Amino acid sequence: MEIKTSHIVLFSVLLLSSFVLHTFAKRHREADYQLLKAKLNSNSNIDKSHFTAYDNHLPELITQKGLKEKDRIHRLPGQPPVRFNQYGGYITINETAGRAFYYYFTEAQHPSKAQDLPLLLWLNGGPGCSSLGYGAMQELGPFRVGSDGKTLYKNKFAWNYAANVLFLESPAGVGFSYSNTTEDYFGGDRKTAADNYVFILNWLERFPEYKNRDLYIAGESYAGHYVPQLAHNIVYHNKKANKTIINLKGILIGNAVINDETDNMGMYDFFANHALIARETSGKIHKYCDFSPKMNISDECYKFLAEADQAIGNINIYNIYYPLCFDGNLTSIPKKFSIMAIDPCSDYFVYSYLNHPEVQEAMHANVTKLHYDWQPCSDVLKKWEDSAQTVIPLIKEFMANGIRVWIFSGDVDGRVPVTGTQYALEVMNISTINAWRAWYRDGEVGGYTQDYEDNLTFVTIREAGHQVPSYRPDRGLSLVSHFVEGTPLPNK
Ligand SMILES: *[C@@H]1O[C@H](CO)[C@@H](O)[C@H](O)[C@H]1NC(C)=O
Ligand SMILES: *[C@@H]1O[C@H](CO)[C@@H](O)[C@H](O)[C@H]1NC(C)=O
Ligand SMILES: *[C@@H]1O[C@H](CO)[C@@H](O)[C@H](O)[C@H]1NC(C)=O
Ligand SMILES: *[C@@H]1O[C@H](CO)[C@@H](O)[C@H](O)[C@H]1NC(C)=O
Ligand SMILES: *[C@@H]1O[C@H](CO)[C@@H](O)[C@H](O)[C@H]1NC(C)=O
Ligand SMILES: *[C@@H]1O[C@H](CO)[C@@H](O)[C@H](O)[C@H]1NC(C)=O
Ligand SMILES: *[C@@H]1O[C@H](CO)[C@@H](O)[C@H](O)[C@H]1NC(C)=O
Ligand SMILES: CC(=O)N[C@H]1CO[C@H](CO)[C@@H](O)[C@@H]1O
Repeated sequence: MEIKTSHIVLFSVLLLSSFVLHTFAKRHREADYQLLKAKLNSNSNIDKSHFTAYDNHLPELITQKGLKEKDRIHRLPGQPPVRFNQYGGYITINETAGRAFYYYFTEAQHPSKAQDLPLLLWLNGGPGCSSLGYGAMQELGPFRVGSDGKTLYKNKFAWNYAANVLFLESPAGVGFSYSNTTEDYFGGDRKTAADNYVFILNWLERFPEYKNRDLYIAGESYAGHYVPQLAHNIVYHNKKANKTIINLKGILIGNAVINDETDNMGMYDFFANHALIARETSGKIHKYCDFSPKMNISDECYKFLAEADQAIGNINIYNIYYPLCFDGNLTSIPKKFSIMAIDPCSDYFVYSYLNHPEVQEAMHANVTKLHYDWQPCSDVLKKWEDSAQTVIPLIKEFMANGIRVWIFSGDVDGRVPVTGTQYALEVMNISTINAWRAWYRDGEVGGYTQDYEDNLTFVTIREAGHQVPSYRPDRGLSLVSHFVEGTPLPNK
């Protein structure tokens, strides 16, 4: 097993002529970057057109009677005692194809208030990365895995202090989610959004007490596509049926892929203004690179992108000031655990934990005995068929429909950095309601925030990388609490 998160020869990706995920299987977390780069290539056959709902029929529901209790997780191996309910299991997406998505659900840690707290669905990106492996086990879930790959520690900043949190591994081929039809491992934005919609409809049948509950959808990175696209399908079907089939109240996306043109330029500008590349290189990129959708990337531009990618050296691009993982071996006794200092080798601990047969049994995962192991980012997804250039029109749709939109950004992420997000907001050309200001947690500036018209809020999280709740779990909990309450972040 090898998870190379640290040593990435970025510029070689530029030589990609088509997007073939498995070629780069070992560079797991770079899935988002591969897709971004593949989309720059005019010969790639990725459909980049505007996202529209894939399926205009309301999907048929499958009966879920009695399945909820079967999904209850009594105790995860190595888990400390807790007082909330956990569930895990499969929801069938398509019976004919034999396609099923794995979910892990952690009810709120508020015995008295849980029934008042909203439902929050969390999605990680990639494409191909697991919401269980990242979101649940390294970011906002109630537990973190120790360096022995066996012991679980409590995360006192878990998001289930603010909501009932549902983690979904999606699309088919990611984590424990699978299909018995191999063609389903050709992924894409439209398929993913349609399947995620079928998932949530059927999950609500299994957990009917959540049917009228306020729903929020959150995610990071390439989930900057998944979240708005699923939300669009929800809005679309609600409108078509002229009733609230799913009670969607808001979306929360962080370090999110939103708009390719500004994401690309924003990334190279972030490199330049954080002194990761030479000013001259940055100047050349500005001179020779036009990332606008209709333009092709010139050879001259490629040359300077490669120069930049190489100049950065071997750093943790997901948090440019964080250490690398040098030794992913498990320890027989878990190292001292600190929730505020995530171990850079955590991927390895989680990999080991989720591949234990007893863990899978306790979680009701891998019931069909898949012939490959659980991976943090998929090795079995074969390609990505469509990926819209921008999701800005979807964001504008939500703003026009009274759906709360919060866009956040860990400000030391170099992969989908804050600079690109700010450029995307500029492109949206929306007016400010409350000017840029600092927000606070524990007396320190937690980041900055600005409110725009129609309930759009931008929030930065200071000193957080790509996975905000991994690096600044305290500030991440402030973010989600204020988001679901719809209250401003503290100004002191
Ligand atoms: C389910 O999968 C089958 C086989 O792949 C396909 O023909 C059918 O259209 C799918 N059904 C739905 C509702 O998507
Ligand atoms: C996939 O195939 C296995 C083995 O035949 C079966 O047990 C399982 O139920 C199938 N999955 C779905 C979602 O139909
Ligand atoms: C939608 O439903 C409302 C109330 O149930 C009704 O007043 C309205 O006419 C309906 N609109 C359409 C387009 O069917
Ligand atoms: C970009 O390349 C494609 C395919 O090679 C070509 O059809 C298109 O005209 C080019 N666009 C520009 C603006 O040069
Ligand atoms: C485990 O330790 C060995 C010996 O020090 C080293 O060669 C290997 O790369 C380590 N494995 C990982 C996954 O870091
Ligand atoms: C599923 O279980 C089989 C048999 O125990 C194992 O070989 C495989 O690695 C597991 N796959 C996943 C995705 O967990
Ligand atoms: C931005 O919005 C303003 C006011 O709505 C409008 O006058 C202006 O033309 C817009 N600019 C662009 C570039 O779309
Ligand atoms: C809940 C909330 O903040 N609603 C606001 C959404 O945006 C519109 C238009 O800017 C406001 O009028 C609402 O008060």
